[in-house]
Amino acid sequence: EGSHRLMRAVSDVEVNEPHAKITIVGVGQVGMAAAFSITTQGLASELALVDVVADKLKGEMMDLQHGLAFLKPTRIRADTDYAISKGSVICVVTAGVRQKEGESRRNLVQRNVEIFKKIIPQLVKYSPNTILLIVSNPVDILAYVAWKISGLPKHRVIGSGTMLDSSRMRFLLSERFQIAPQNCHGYILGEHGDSSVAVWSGVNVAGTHLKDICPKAGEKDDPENWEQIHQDVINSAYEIIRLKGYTSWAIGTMVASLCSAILRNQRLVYALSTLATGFHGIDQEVYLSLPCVIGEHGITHILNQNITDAEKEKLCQGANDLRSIIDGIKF
Ligand code: 6V0
Repeated sequence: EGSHRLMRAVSDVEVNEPHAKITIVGVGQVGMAAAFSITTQGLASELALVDVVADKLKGEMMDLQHGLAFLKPTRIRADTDYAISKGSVICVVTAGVRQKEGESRRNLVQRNVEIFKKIIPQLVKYSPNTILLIVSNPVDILAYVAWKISGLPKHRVIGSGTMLDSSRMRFLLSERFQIAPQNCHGYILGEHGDSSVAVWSGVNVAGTHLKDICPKAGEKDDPENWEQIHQDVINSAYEIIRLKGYTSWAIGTMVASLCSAILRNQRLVYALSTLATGFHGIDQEVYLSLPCVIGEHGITHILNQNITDAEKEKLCQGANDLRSIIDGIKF
């Protein structure tokens, strides 16, 4: 309205074709933390939000839109109809139930599978070339379910996995050493959460291996009890949920980092949930986290990390547990 008086069209091209478009499904605590992080970093040219609760969806969209004058240009749209997601480079799925106080992630499985049966086909219908980024829990199982339902190649269906566990570990290492988390390197692999595997053999600070200065790190008889960091990582979601009801900022920031890696083809290495069959002796068809190279095509490589036999054994045990849960799911 009135735009024809402001300016005159000199071409009849479609001006609102999406470019760096991201869709987020689920505008709860996690979805909105991710949306806020993506908009404040100016990562997307267009951000589409989808949820089943129309009023909340519209309210969240308006609230974000009203800050746009201070940010890099981003077109923000929201609808309960998946047509709004058309042409997305990335679809982030954060929809579904979350843990209540003391509840495990695995306990959410069947309820969230039912939700995924509705969401995933719609996303693929409108964005057949998309990368699916699964965040809802239990994330390893739901990423696998999304891969199966979507029919997309495995490199384009990614679970956020233990990227969050690893960044929690890096923060805790940074506190112990008083060195920035960017220089504290370590990977937690396997299943996101309770049965994750901390790769102590690879932990290093700017190239100095922790094992060289603390040979017992991660072992039961370690007098310095480095394993406590891993236990604190495992407990952190439970503790944050007890304290504030949900977790949001770290996972939101992390989703934005992943979107940046994909949109800008940054080829970063993160612990992400991917089809792990054939790695470290895993013979089951399961998704779990390994160190992955991520860029515009999704996950293109998995690192051959040199892990110990005990770490391999834990990974294989986790794979067996995950597979038995998958076998119990009603697709
Ligand atoms: P929340 O705040 O309850 O939001 C969930 C949202 O999903 C709500 O807005 C719902 O309306 C919406 N929703 C429900 N059903 C549908 C549907 N069929 N279609 C579209 N939207 C729907 O939960 P919160 O945002 O805290 O958590 C979301 C999910 O992320 C949960 O499964 C958490 O367990 C999981 N998390 C995963 C993490 C990870 O590291 N992978 C970290 C934190 C939370």
